[in-house]
Amino acid sequence: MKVYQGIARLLHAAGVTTVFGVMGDGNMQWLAEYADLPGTSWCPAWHEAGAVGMADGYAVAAGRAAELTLGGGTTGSAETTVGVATVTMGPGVAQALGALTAAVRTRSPVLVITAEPAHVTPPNSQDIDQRSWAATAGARYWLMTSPDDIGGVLASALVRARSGEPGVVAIAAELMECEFDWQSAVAAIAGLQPARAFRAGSGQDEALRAAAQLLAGSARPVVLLGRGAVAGSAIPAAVELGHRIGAGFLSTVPAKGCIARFRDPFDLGLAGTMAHPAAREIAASADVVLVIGAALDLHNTARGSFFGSAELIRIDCRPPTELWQPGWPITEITSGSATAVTQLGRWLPGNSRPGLRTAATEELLAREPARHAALVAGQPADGLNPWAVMAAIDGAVGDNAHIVSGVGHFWYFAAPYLSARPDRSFHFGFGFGLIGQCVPLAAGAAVAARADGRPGRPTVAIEGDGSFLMNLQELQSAVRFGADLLVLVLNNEAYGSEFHKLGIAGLDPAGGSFPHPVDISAVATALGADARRVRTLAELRAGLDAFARAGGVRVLDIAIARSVMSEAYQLMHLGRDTAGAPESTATRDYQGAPS
Ligand SMILES: Cc1ncc(C[n+]2csc(CCOP(=O)(O)OP(=O)(O)O)c2C)c(N)n1
Ligand SMILES: [Mg+2]
Repeated sequence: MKVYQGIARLLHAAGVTTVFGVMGDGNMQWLAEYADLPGTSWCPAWHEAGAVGMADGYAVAAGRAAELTLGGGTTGSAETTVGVATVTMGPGVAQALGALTAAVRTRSPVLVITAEPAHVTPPNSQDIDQRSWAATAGARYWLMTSPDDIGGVLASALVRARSGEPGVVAIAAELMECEFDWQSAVAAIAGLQPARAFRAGSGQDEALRAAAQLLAGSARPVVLLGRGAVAGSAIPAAVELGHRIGAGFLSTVPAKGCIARFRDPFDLGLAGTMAHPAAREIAASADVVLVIGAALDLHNTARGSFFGSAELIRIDCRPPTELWQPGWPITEITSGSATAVTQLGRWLPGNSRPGLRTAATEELLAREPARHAALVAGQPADGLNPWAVMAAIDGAVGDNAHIVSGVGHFWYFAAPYLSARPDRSFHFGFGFGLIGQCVPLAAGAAVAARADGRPGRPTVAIEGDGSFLMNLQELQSAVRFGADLLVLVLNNEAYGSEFHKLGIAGLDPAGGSFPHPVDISAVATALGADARRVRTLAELRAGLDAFARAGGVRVLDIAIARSVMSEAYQLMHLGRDTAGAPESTATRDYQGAPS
């Protein structure tokens, strides 16, 4: 057996059933072998950013499906699906880096397989310092220089990826035709370890006792849940503990929906910049906040102001040096989240306290639907109201949809207002602020949906027009894959983020708009999708009715108003809280910089 044959068979033996990628000298031989193996699926993308995005979307969707099936979060166990992408050496690696960086930032289980050319003089035209490029992306880089390395390196890289550490594996190109010892390589794969175990909280007694004391004395506790709480299977224990101490629950954006199945009346929704006013008020009046599995950042703490003067306790498996610091002391517990929460539970009184789970809090939260309805009712002059569009989408896509959102101004309407439901899952591709990734992420997710054991689970992509046009070629990939994918393009004929920020800066916002907009529905149709443009709410509803469950790849090009500035932008860039004045913002005709 040759090395290229061995690589294909090792991936197969390691349970890698799907590979996304773009072919080149560095991978085509093993790909041809892999595609012929039984039970494998080779999914060619048109661009490396697309390929890595698809692997990311595939892995995250498979993980979310497993969490829903288990009903309480996976454990970072050997079952974690790794999204595998392959790119050729040099230019292929270079084009993959943005998407790889995004996967690193969101800790997606992604592995990129490439090759490395021999370093000769004069240099091979495709020779770049791939190791340092990978390091810049934050990914670990493994070079296989001998056929004997291949099994062990692949096994280690897969284990790392399962633990949320994306990596790049490069096979020295000259090895491809060498002889390969299958028996020893497959033994390394057969002994594939589960994901690296989270540390169990040893040596954390002092911090745990201090945290228990703070929580026991708290009158207004809040629990903030992050992806680490889900990945560490801590959600059920956290909910039980929160009920006992009288806490309200917030979640980070990546963990959106993590307590939906508990239908808790004190689920306050998202923390930070995208929180609704009632949640902001409650968080600001908290006295102790228990943060579980969230690094914290400028967004989910609203630049450190979100929790007022509350004492913060943070449970995370990563050391505090890797986590965001607010500038004042936090009680840090470095531990797997389930272990620490269970331990805290043992040290806290068994009886329940009302805390902030009171009628007054309920009354405050009961104001939210009316405020939201007022936002939805606004009628801007230059297109559909984004809040109304989001409400229509929320009602039309399935309760069990896997919803993938890109990043841009539009996502400040999507992330807070798509409702969390027990069977819904979300993937927000905002980790690196990289636009253009939603179609690849969603195409990968749709591939996962076919195999996740939850039949009929629709994949929905929510993307801006500028972002859509950055990687629209992957729409055709989704068509080729036979994906069941609904793509909703929020089309304001602009880079809305830049349009608003230019205006806020006193510059001409027209610089962010598209004077020659693309006919998205015509392009999508040419790429093989079923597509239509909608300009009114009636057309939107009809489009959603026709497309929501139609199967195949469908694109709705939705003409939204450019003038409407999201609440998050008003808060972040104008320091304005929209709680009292929704109409004025929803109907604001943005003509340039505010005076
Ligand atoms: C790769 C990349 N290029 C440029 C940007 C800067 N950028 C951030 S948001 C944005 C606008 C995206 O436009 P669109 O997808 O239409 O969404 P909108 O803001 O209009 O809602 C741009 C250009 C970026 N974040 N990433
Ligand atoms: Mg736009």
